[in-house]
Amino acid sequence: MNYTKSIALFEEAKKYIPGGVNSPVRAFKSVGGTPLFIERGEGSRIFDADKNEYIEYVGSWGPHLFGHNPKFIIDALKSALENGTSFGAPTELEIKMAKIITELVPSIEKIRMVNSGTEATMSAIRAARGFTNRNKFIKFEGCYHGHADYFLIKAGSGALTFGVPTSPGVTAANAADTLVADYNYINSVKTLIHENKNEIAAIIIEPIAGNMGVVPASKEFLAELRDICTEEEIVLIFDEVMSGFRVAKGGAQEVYGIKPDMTTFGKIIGGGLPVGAFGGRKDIMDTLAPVGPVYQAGTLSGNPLAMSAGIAALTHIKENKNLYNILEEKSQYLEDGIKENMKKFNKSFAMNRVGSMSCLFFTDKKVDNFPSALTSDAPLYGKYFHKMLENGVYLAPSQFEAMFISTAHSKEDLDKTIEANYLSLRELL
Ligand code: KE4
Repeated sequence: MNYTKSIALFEEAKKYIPGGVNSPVRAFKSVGGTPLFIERGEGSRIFDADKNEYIEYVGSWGPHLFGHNPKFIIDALKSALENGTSFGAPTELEIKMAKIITELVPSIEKIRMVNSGTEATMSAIRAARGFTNRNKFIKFEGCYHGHADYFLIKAGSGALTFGVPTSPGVTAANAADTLVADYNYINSVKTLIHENKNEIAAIIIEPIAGNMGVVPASKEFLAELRDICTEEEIVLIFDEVMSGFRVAKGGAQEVYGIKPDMTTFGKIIGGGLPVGAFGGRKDIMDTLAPVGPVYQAGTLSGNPLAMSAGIAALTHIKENKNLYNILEEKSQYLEDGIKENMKKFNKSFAMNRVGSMSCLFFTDKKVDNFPSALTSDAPLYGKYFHKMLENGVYLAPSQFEAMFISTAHSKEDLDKTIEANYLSLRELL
């Protein structure tokens, strides 16, 4: 493959943009090499500045459930554009968007639109704090909820019961209210609650973690979490920014049959445009201004373009009853092909998958929490990433991300991917 233009563009970009990218993971830091500058996407394909074509599984990190440029979303955007772009005033489109989400996700009684997943999770925590009049909250190691200060926290050393900032610029004061528990390990939650009795406003979790690679929570764990939150009057927040409308029309909460108090969304609900949302019980949501005292706002929240794309995406989900069966079939087919290949090399790397989000961990250990995810051979993944690129397949440029299949991935795409996986593993192993 020739990457000449991407290399030149990357040098140019670094002069004006920190690291040449507007989001760190795009810089290929953990896999090495030069990030590809993408010119366009079409269905299951993306094309880089050097006109190289790839079958791709990043899907803009989750939004493209239907692949790039699905006609029904592009048409919705075109007609919305006729009326203008943004008014900073309420529109009927926002009612339509709120209604369709409440229809598809029964736990949502009221919902508010924002412009990113980070805004959604950040605002959900503030609402939970305002509602309970408590300050602390629990997150889980390995889960990512966006870059608001109080999420960029790792577990403090054993002695500390509160978190430690993972990034300069996050103050110890901010970290002090963030408690970090172990994913899929309920005793770590019970200990924190015991040590911080009546001080915890919320527990936020990715019910299917997608930011340490894909690590699903166990049903028992989530059920116990639900019970504890009910008992302790702690707000249970499912961060479904990635799993929402990805693994089922009702998200992970439909797959697990567990009802959170609040849910955060992003990615798919924007149909490729910047949208986030947070919603849940109306008694919690009505603490938000202008009804209640908890302030939360956004200039472009609910803007007509993003709403039109989102409504088109969610309407397509609502109207295509067979959508998730089709995604499951494609995803199972790819998983079987990759596992077949690994057998040929006498390897049993862990492959975690829920619906059309999956991750091939370069470790033969079972991956069911953050420490086991870390046993993966990230440098080997980096080499695999580049081999797959040479074989025309574009994966997430990090071992600790998810790969996404869309309805646009054809059987031919999947067969080519399985072939590329075979050729790459053969060269590496
Ligand atoms: P954004 O602010 O990036 O829209 O959403 C933050 C977020 C919140 N919650 C979950 C479960 C998420 O996965 C994300 C964002 N996901 C990453 C990909 N793993 C975004 C990619 C990036 O940072 O560029």
